[in-house]
Amino acid sequence: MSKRPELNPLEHTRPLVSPPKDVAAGLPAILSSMKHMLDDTGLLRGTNELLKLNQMKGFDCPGCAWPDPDDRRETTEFCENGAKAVAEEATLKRVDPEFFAQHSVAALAEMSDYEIGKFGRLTHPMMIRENASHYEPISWDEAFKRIALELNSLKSPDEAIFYTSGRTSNEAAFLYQLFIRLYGTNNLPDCSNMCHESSGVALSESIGIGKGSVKLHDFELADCILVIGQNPGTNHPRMLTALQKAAKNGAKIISINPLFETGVKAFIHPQEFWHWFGRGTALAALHVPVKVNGDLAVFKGIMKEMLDEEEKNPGTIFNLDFIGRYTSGYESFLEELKATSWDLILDQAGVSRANIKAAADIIMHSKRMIACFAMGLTQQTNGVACIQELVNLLLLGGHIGREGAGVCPVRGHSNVQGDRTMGIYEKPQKEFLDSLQREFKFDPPRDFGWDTVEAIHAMHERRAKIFFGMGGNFLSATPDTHYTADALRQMNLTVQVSTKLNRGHLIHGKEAIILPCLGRTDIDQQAFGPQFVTVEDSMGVVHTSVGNLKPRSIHQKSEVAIVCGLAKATFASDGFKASRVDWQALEDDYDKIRSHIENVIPGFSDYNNRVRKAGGFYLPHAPRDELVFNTESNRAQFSTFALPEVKIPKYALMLMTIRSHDQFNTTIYGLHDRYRGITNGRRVIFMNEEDIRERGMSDGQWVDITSHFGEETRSAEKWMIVRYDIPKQNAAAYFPEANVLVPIGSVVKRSNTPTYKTIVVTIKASAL
Ligand SMILES: Nc1nc2c(c(=O)[nH]1)N[C@H]1C(S)=C(S)[C@@H](COP(=O)(O)OP(=O)(O)OC[C@H]3O[C@@H](n4cnc5c(=O)[nH]c(N)nc54)[C@H](O)[C@@H]3O)O[C@H]1N2
Ligand SMILES: Nc1nc2c(c(=O)[nH]1)N[C@H]1C(S)=C(S)[C@@H](COP(=O)(O)OP(=O)(O)OC[C@H]3O[C@@H](n4cnc5c(=O)[nH]c(N)nc54)[C@H](O)[C@@H]3O)O[C@H]1N2
Ligand SMILES: [Mo]
Repeated sequence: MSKRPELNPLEHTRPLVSPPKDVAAGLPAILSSMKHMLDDTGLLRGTNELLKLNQMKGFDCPGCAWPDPDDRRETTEFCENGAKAVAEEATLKRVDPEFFAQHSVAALAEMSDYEIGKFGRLTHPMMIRENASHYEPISWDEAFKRIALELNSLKSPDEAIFYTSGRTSNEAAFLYQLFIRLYGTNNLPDCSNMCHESSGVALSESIGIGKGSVKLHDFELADCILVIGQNPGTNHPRMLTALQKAAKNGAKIISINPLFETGVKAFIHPQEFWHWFGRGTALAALHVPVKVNGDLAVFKGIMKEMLDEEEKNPGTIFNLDFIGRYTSGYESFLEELKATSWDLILDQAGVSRANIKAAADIIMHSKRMIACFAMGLTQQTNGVACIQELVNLLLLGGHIGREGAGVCPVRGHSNVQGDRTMGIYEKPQKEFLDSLQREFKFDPPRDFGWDTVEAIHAMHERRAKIFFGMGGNFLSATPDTHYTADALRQMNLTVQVSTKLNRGHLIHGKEAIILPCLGRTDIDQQAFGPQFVTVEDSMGVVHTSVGNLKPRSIHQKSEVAIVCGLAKATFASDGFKASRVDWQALEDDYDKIRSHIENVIPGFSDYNNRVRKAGGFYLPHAPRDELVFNTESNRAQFSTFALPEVKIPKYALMLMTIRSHDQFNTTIYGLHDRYRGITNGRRVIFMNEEDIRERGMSDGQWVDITSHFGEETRSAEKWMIVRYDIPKQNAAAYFPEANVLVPIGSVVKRSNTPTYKTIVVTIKASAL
């Protein structure tokens, strides 16, 4: 594949390496957030914002989806990376028409993602015309008309794609999907397709609902917590407070991860300054350094150990009462477990039998176990099977529908779970569409639309002509950057609703439009006064979020207003569609949107009142609340899997792509990954010492990486080797830089999520 550096400009710095840290947060976390606040927002504005973060009457953190305590928000729960997310959004810097006049798209494309992100907030709708070199300002009215014209000139609504990232509020998401379905398509790919889709697929089949079954309070009651394929110290720092409480209450925490991440080793609460200079609270009681993609084998191993004990003392290890009353599929599951050989398990898991036994010893004596997991499971080749095997493990002990126990997929974006609840889904359920039909009196399209990977193929093959992105950075977040870039460049029009400039604005269709929107921290003033929005966190709590910063520009609109404006323009000459929804009334008063949501989506009764109460409300969760499982068998389902054959070719490495401590997905806050000991650079590949030696290479050497998928290869130049404590034949590099290596065809079975964590690669010395 030809080299096109503008998709992946190299940083000019050489990364510096020091030993990984043994304890997370504490004073360094405070200092780091102060620095980001000072750089971006001016400290006063920033500190004021921090005090409003996740407060009862403040805004929901635009960082992760970790919940707030139920009795929450008397004091700010401090989080370094939440502070960085706020600083990014609350920045005083502006990307305005003058900026675009000074910088051509080609010039911007030569800059790194870090540099692009630092320019500030988008302030004005902008458009780039065919073959032009620069974006130019355009009025909102013109922008809406231009998009409407293009949408209305398609042969079929299915030629348009409407992507959503996970920051969009419930109100905006609900209206957005309504607009799209009224327009006529279910082409609603979203970031979930790349994120927790595997969890949704697995849990829906196994327990009848694709969401987690624990509340935050359960962490205080649990006696065992598994943290699997997740790096909470960086990606969900407030989770460490919950883990700390749990550990202090005597819970045993088990880390299952190829890397022993700092955040699960030990934690100093940044607000407990009297502990700043101590060693912190030890968290993980045990670490299982599983090989990438080896979790299925680890889970089988643990359950085999449990089975051994159970057979010696029947009824003491497995919860036979729970299994008999609430589950189905136990016998065939057990048969498969018995048939699985230890040789295969140990080979695939890459850990010792003693290590597995140690985990099993804790788990089999647990009365209340929580299993947390994130991208380390969902993005590996066997992601769905893995999560279902994990559910098997929970079912054996009866850990669903019991206080202090349950399954906990830890979500990413702050409202990614809410967006799905609101109907952002390319495969909508019949009941949802029926309900939409009743409320708005139109026939929503019934054929399923494209998910993210399918959408990329459709664009590539010109089956799609328009790409519309509600937030996010589709180009850089998706796999196979060159392939996706080619797909986007073929579009007649690409439109992005964004807060900040990103590479997705620079690699665009024949024409492209940027629509600047308000963020969580901004005051959202509409005709009926300032509005709040609502979001759903990772544990199904719906609550309010109110911004309190004066917007940087009068030309920024709320996402709700943007959808309403677009809908009015698109349906202007279609009397029937125009009369289905009173878009102006909804834009003026978000309570009216919530009333529609209440009528369409179960669990939202009395929405406007209940959400105004402190802390909001929990959505119903049948397995958690009533031990009811809406599966095919009406029982929780044991799944039966043979261990898949996973072989890494001898000469190759299995590469996982991960986040550094200084990024939010494709937004690069800085060039450091403090906990892993990396400063001043991102183009590193973490490797095992023996792998480095066997290849005749050395720590600190520059290499080129090639990925292999069938006959296809993809390459990326100049990565610095970092010797690291990582299982043999495994390697790690940061996304989005490494996304050029992710083959578009390599997806998780059944969820179609790109296998961002399992990429077969080889390396060779760089010609410097
Ligand atoms: N500050 C910050 N916060 C964020 C984000 C961010 O970028 N920055 N992103 C948000 C989003 S959208 C998401 S989805 C979450 C992501 O949160 P995480 O899932 O924690 O993110 P990753 O960096 O992808 O880390 C995955 C972890 O999986 C491990 N892993 C990789 N392969 C395997 C495997 O085969 N098995 C096991 N057991 N482990 C494996 C890696 O070593 C790593 O520790 O965070 C959210 N929060
Ligand atoms: N290799 C690899 N690739 C991955 C992953 C991985 O682990 N490895 N993880 C995947 C995962 S889990 C996810 S969730 C995706 C993320 O994919 P996306 O959600 O598409 O990407 P983000 O980087 O979060 O999007 C950042 C952009 O969102 C815009 N933005 C920020 N806040 C707002 C807002 O309030 N409203 C609007 N309209 N726009 C806003 C800004 O312009 C910013 O540039 O990436 C996936 N890609
Ligand atoms: Mo995510």
